[in-house]
Amino acid sequence: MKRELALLSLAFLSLVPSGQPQSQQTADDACSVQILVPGLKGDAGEKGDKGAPGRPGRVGPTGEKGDVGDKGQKGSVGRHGKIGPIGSKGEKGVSGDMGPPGPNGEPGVPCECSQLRKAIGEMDNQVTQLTSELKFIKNGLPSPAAVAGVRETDSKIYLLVKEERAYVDAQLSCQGRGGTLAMPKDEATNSLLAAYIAQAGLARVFVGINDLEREGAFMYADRSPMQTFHRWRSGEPNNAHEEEDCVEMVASGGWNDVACGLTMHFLCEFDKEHV
Ligand SMILES: [Ca+2]
Ligand SMILES: [Ca+2]
Repeated sequence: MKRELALLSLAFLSLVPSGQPQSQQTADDACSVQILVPGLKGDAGEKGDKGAPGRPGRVGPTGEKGDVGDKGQKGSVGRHGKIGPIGSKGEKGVSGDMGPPGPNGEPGVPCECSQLRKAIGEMDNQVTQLTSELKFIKNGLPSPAAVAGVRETDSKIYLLVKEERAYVDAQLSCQGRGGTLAMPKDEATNSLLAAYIAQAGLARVFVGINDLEREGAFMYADRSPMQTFHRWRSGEPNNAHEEEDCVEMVASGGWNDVACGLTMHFLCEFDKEHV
């Protein structure tokens, strides 16, 4: 009988509502055995809310090459380019045709051209001759005496010209050669010229002294007045017949006034600086 009571108690306990106070249950656990049995499956719950969007997928592989596109439209005119470099010179062209003849010139003035040409020709010849003679002297010579006897000092060259001339013509001749009639201004020069005359076998020659401008006032051919030096022969100058205004030198070196119209050989003098 006692056993049956226990089974009834167990059954009773399992039927106790779960809502009973805990303290009552705990008090019961200490002295009862519980058996847990799962309940029946419940009904399905309601559908949940829509989830958040997923992450983007990976980049796909390169697609195949497309077809050739249509031709584009024609572009607008471009800007002017820069000026290019200068080209090389071209070849000379063919000469043009000859132009028409010009108008006739004015008639010339009649003149004695033939006479002038003749004079010019003679002057040309003289210049040529004098130039060659001067060059002959200027170049210096193996023996000065070889040139019809040239004589020289440190600064002068003397040339005895064996042509008979009146005084004025003789002076012009010397000037034409680039010099003047010889002007002995000291004893050394006078002696040199005297020896020159003597060696040439001459008796007298014109030298560059005269008193043409004023009687008795002798001056040299370069118009310098005579200084204290002179070599007048005894009794000279005497201005004989009042017509002696030019001077000759004799072989001894003495001077004598004579008529300028006489003709004789003469002595020229040249500056070395100007030759
Ligand atoms: Ca005189
Ligand atoms: Ca005299």
